[in-house]
Amino acid sequence: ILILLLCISFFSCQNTTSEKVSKNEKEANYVEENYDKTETTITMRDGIKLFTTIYTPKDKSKTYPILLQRTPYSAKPYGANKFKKSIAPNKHLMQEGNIVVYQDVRGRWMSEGVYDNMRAYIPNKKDSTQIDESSDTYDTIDWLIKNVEHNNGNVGIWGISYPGFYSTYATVDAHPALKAASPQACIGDFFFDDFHHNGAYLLSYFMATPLFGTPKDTPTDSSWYKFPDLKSKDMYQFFLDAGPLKNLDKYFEYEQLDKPNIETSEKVTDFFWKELKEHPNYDSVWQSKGIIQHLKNVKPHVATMVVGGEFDAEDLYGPLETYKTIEKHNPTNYNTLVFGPWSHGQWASTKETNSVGNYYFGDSISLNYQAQIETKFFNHFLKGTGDKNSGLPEAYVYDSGKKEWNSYDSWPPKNTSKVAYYLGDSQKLTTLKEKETAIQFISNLKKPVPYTEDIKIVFTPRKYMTDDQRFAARRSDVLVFETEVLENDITLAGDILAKLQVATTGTDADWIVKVIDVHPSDIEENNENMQKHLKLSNYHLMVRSEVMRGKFRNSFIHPEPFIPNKKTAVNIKLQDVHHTFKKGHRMQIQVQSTWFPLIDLNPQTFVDNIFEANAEDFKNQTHTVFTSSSIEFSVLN
Ligand code: PG9
Repeated sequence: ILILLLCISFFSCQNTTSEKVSKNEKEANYVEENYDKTETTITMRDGIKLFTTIYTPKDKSKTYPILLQRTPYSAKPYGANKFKKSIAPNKHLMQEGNIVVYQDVRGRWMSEGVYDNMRAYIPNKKDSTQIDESSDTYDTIDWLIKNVEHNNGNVGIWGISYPGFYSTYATVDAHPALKAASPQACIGDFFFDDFHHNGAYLLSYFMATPLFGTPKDTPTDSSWYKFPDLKSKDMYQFFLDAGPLKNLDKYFEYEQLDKPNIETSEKVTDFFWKELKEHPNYDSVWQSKGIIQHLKNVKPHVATMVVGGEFDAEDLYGPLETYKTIEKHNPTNYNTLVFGPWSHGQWASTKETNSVGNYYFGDSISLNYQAQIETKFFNHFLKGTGDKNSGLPEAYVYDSGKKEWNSYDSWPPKNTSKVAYYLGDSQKLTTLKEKETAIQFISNLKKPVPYTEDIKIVFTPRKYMTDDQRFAARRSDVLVFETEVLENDITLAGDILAKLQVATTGTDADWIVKVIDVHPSDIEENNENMQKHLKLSNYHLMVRSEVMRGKFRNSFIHPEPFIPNKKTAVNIKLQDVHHTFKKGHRMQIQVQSTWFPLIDLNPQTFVDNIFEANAEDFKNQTHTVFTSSSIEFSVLN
């Protein structure tokens, strides 16, 4: 009997394995079995040829919309007999049949031309020598509908992150055939997305910085650079030991990077690192790259669905500002928002469970979005009536506290009111404004506050935004303000405005505000966390956080020093949330001045350019927060 049981289990295991292999293989071969692939170049109005890959359903008995993605990350695999494992924004759109097109943007990978990192838009172009990503998209769409067989004349564009930026760009001076655009985790402005937050440089983006850094006139294989000798290091200690940003220059010289195809004898500084260093303020270089400013005249034939992650560590500003700006300036357009419990681009995941970092939100959240929201959006506008009755809500937003989706007819919802909570004495967070007192802490640049307790402080962290923050609450250089245990639910829906009254013995300082949901100690565990041996008891979930580099408190263009020991107002807008602080939980605010190595260290002495600061500029200072400071929440009525 034992031998028989062993045989049964052996063969059933074999079947499972072979089934699994065949399932994976089948999925991998689905595109090859059901699509024809062609590779071509499309000539732009200035003569530059952009490499374009076209996947067309083998069933030529009908016509199909074109789904387009323009990317700096490559349209590979290259070669007519090499197929992507999956195409289209999701498997439903792949399996229903669409013509799917991927294009290397100008200057990247197989396309000709010179790459320009977030190329500035040129309004009222005079002639065909004036090009930008809007004209490249227009020329691409025009060629596709005239030359690709079996297309139905309707084009959609989508993309996550940088491809999301190109999707937003496509809506500017849009081609008449563009009927649906879905910018997702889209970069809006590099001074507030990815590399900077309110003027602080995201040191955590150090490794991603050279991604686009090749000199404008150098063809590049666009590979992500690797800093082989750094990956295994303790990033907190590495950056602390490195000292001022200028000591990192050596990592951005091409001799230091695996750039075998660049013939150069002298050291060539990475173009983007150079751009970051030479433009520490929100000057014309950064301003010209922002796409948000150009969304004031999106043509009504372009339906937009903007998608963002509530815990997106890279592009949170972008999706929210893209949706809000289109809504504000084009109120009659079909423009909608999806904002869910995701990290950067996580809604494209095919995983069954949805957690961000250590925090579990539920099962099938991404899968349901793909099947019921994204597929419905593109089908309605590219294959359906294309009218405004898509059956989808204006704003489909996830309450990260109640762990449920809500549909709203506007975002933020109309039925909210601004409620101020004051940073009171003895760690109280209260709606009562009390007599002003001062709370001080020493900001020690030799022991900056870590942004996470997870020692695997990684390059380009994407999951830290839900990391437990109780470790920080226990530090003397983190001020903590907390409500009593809540007797009723409080639901936030919209942005948060921190109105700090501060002082410092120095002449510059960073101010970081974190909004924390303190879970009760007796909270029931969910089995997902139990499987990961995670305890929700007393979990300090960071619902939202933001930094303001103090020199930019009044202007991102004209920075100003602090006057030592003078009470000064510092206002910080924290990006939108939709979160219910449930009865039995506590609302907590943490205020600190370092956030390392997520952001670089502020010398706490005013210097014109922190990228050029010297070691002696970095000084410990004593900071003060006055209890007249308040946090203004958008509370759902
Ligand atoms: N927004 C993301 C990014 C931009 C630039 C450098 C690295 C990452 C993204 O495109 O994923």
